[in-house]
Amino acid sequence: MTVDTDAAAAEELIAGHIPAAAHPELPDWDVDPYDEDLLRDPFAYYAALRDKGPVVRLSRYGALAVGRFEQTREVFSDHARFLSSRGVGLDDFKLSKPWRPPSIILEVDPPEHTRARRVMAKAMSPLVARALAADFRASADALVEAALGQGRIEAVTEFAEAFPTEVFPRAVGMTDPDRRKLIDYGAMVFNSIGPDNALRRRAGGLLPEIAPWIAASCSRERLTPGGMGDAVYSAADAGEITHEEAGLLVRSFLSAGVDTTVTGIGNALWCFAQNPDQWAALKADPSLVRPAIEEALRLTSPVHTFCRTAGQDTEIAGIPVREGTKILCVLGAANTDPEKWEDPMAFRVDRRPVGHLAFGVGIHGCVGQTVARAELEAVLSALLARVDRIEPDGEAVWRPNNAMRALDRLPLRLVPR
Ligand code: OVV
Repeated sequence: MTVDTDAAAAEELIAGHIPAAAHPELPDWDVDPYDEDLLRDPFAYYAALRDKGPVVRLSRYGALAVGRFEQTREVFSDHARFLSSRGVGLDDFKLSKPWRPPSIILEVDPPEHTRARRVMAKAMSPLVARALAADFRASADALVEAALGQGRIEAVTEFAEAFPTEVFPRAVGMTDPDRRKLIDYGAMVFNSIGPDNALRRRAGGLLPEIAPWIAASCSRERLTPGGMGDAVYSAADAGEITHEEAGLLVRSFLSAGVDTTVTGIGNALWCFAQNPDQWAALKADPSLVRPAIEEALRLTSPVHTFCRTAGQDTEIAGIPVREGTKILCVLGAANTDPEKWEDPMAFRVDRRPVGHLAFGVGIHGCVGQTVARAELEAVLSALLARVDRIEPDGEAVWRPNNAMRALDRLPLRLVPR
């Protein structure tokens, strides 16, 4: 990482950014939120973070963290005070060169953000998602049939990874999809949001092999007409963005569209395996499939943490925050805040958790959420049609990641209806 020497000389950096200032009313906490054991089982950390106060200073990273619903929502909603252009991880892009050219939709503020966002929103509109639904459902039905044929499955590889890596590249129009590379690239993108720890270094080690493949996959020649990738290049033809920007937006599909939905599907299956009564409730009333998806997203928060950077001196809950301060927005904690959610650790398919932050909120709220929901709906509907019971067939194992709460292994037994 190249460090801007002027800025670095002005103050000692911690974890790639200007350290947060101490304050008498600001609790200091030496927890490592990126510790692998904590990431495997984060709920006690979420609770302690909320209990310590509306804002907490993480001493070992020199960053602030918010985990209560109110403040997490506040920081995420206010793109003018809390910037994305300085990176949504711990590294301040103003002070050091990012590991890849920044995303022109995620790692950018208005006004630049607005054009890119508009193009992506159109490429993944509700209309587009609806058109994809039949293809998603056919693939989900086939996957469920195959799983039932086996009876026992390792649901992470055979289901959660298998489904999005089949349907999403087809929706984008990729001519040469590679499941392993897509999964690894997602892990790389999301681990890069954390500190320079073993997780980030391990994932980053694959970069030399994967980066050229990703770059090639984003070129126009590799995308079939009618797909979401082609839609982005058409927007470039129409002058809404440049052709170079179109390539970067296709990269955003591949960065944000695979690991997230893999994780969402795996986590939803885990919720039902852990709560057989809730699978029974969904079977009894399949019209709850959409609320059930939201509930699984709320409780498991596939993206557990994204950061923002204070673009000016400001305050959160009355605590002064100086310009350049990194703020961890712990979405998983906000989504299980008892101040907001009644009995938050309970998985209830009829909860209708309106306002959960699993997709974020505000101008950077997940632009692919309609497609993500369509994938989850196809999978759950296909299971509902054919599966009587979803049972654990061994222990679920979590796979630590600096920004994702994802499973590594989920052995399941599927009992047909
Ligand atoms: C990890 C992530 C989330 C959302 C968007 C992107 C990446 C991107 O590369 O645009």
